[in-house]
Amino acid sequence: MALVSVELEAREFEWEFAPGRSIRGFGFNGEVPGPLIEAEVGDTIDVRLTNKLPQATTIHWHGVRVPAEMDGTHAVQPPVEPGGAFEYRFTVPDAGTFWYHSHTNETEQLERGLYGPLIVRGPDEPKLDHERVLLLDDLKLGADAGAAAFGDEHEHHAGREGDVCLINGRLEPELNVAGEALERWRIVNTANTRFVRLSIGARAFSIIGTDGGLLPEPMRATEVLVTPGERVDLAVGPFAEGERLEIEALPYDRGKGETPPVVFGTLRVGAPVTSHAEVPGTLRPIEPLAADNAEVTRAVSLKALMHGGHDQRADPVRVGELQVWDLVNETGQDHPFHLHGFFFQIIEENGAPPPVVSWKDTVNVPRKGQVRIAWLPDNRPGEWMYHCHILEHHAMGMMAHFAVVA
Ligand SMILES: [Cu+2]
Repeated sequence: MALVSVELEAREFEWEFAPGRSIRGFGFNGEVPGPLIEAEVGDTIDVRLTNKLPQATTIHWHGVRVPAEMDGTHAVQPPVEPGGAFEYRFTVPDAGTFWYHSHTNETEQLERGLYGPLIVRGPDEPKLDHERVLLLDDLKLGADAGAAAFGDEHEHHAGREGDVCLINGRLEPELNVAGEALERWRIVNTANTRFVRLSIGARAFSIIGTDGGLLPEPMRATEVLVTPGERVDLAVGPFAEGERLEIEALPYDRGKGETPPVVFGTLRVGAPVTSHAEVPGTLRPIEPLAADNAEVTRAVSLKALMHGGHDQRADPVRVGELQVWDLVNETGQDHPFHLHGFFFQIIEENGAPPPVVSWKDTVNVPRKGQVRIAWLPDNRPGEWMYHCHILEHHAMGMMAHFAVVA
């Protein structure tokens, strides 16, 4: 069990998202994304955050089962003021693709770049030829080549969608992949609002993991919807030398009209390698948490959350008591629901069971739709929260605090 020590300095910097094009960014250690934090299951991560920004900030460890007091929300810590520092320390119990990001003035701080990847590796991971971490984002530019002004009234309701698309902080980069290689792509949607119905040149790939690590078995697909906050792990390839494929988001209507297809980047296939990689037919067992007929313990109305405001409190839950929640969306927009600190399983989406059981911390609740989830509060009492991960909706008050009590 190793100790992984990381220094993160949040500061303003000139974020060059394309050659010769930059905005005044907010970054960790002067880069977007922030540094990749890598650990093995059971390691302890110690992060010293120093705030050199002109405004207060905190860090949320999205998906990591941290103690409540390390969760980075205002309910558990005072914001780190300019010039201040804070030490986050926690062990990482689960393998998976996670990310860290500001949890203060998020609409501006994430848009300006305060996020980074966190990878936790387990002992039995599939070994593919190569691995990439791809953080998908977009950026809304203003007239003066900076980020567009924040707090626009329309954005409160519709969310903020950018006009340029980025992978790992760069505008439409070209990625080089070796011919015949099978790669593991760890994908995170870090955008404020943009939904990504991901396609890689319309070619088939295998979905091997979600928010909370590996699936029981790989699922073949030619597209996958990744909403803000969500992660997917894919096995991608093999491709033939000379191929050129677009990494793009296909049209999607989240209730604001269908978006046109947008390109995030290009994949260029180079000289072939000899691949010894294959995706195992089984990845890891996941036991269903709740029976199909499990009694619903709570209904969460996203519409009610939308009008609840920031002091909204939900009923506490007790350690060890199975939670079965109906997430009910009576609004005309999709909302990606994020539960802090705990993984859940989806029991049904609009009345139908999901194609596969998996561990999630963020799930899209379709407009006029319903998603039933099950989760178990393990022994980490304290103050937790859930919210819509469209950051403008969260800022507007589409959230609630609740306590896990012993
Ligand atoms: Cu929302």
